Amino acid sequence: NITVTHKLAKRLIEAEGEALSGQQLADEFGISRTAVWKHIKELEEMGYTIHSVKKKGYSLSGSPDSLQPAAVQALLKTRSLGREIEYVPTCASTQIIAHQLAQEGKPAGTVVLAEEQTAGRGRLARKWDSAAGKGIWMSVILRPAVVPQKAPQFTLVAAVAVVRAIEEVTGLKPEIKWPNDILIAGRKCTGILTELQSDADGIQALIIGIGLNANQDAADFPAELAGIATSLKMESGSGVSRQELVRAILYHLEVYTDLYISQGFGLLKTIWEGYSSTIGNQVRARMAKETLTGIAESITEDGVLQLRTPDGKLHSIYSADIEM
Ligand code: BT5
Repeated sequence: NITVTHKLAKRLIEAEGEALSGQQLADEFGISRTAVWKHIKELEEMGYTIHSVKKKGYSLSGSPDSLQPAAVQALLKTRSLGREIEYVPTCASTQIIAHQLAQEGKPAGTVVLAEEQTAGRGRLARKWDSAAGKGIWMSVILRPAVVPQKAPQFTLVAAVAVVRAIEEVTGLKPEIKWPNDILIAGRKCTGILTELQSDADGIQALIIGIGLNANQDAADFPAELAGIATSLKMESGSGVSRQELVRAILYHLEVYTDLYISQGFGLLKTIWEGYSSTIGNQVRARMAKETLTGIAESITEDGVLQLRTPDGKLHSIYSADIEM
């Protein structure tokens, strides 16, 4: 039975290396000690390293980097984010699944996680490369009580959450490129895509898509992304735990969305600016109808970029691709 096996994995991960007795586990799950032993064998086949110590029980000393809900939810510190996880080995796009789930009424905090996307998407129908098992391809459903005009701010809130998570798990120093890119040493390791379901009553759901390159090597990216994309593994020189990263992202996303909802964007703006590679620099902003070059002076309380062109004029930029 797959669920008991995963519940057992969760229990062992949460024990953080402490031994759990066979009898205790048998009682907890309402099964026999022999059944516990069978599930332990199954976990070993899945790549878990479990020590079985006479009289003491089972302890976990190594686990595969699984994004199985039970494994992610073990040690998860959130109140609502990730309490429901839809996990799929492969899909076209986690955004599509999340939109469906949101329409079906799934609660705020529901998360979709895929090992692979065959049609991962960026803004403006651009493609998002999503190699199997190498990254975090995730969509989070939120249902904030804010007006639809505020939706773009959630991209900035999510960017802060992801940067904090990367710092915490890897020690790397990522930067945010307005509005939705996270870069390390000038190369993109994460893209964020915020989509909206709204009606006359306001926002029904926000779908925050996060694509994070975790364990790719340079050769895992298509040729057109060479020199543009990077992964945490390429930057840090060693593989990273996607499981830990997902937990950290969800935790920080919850903290910062709570902060945003209760206090507004003011404090977050200061934190965001601290991570920004855009503000204070000469940039080129490509928009649908025109391209402007100038100094990126600031972002407003609404997350709008303020660009000063050489003629002294200040332009409000709502959406653009920034080149530096
Ligand atoms: C983004 O768009 O950066 C948002 C990407 C969001 C992806 C997530 S994955 C989970 C969820 N499900 C989805 O289907 N999407 C979301 P944009 O700013 O438009 O940037 C897209 C551009 O980034 C592409 O045109 C490429 O140049 C580049 N790119 C594509 N794949 C990349 C990758 N894996 N790493 C770095 N850059 C990439």
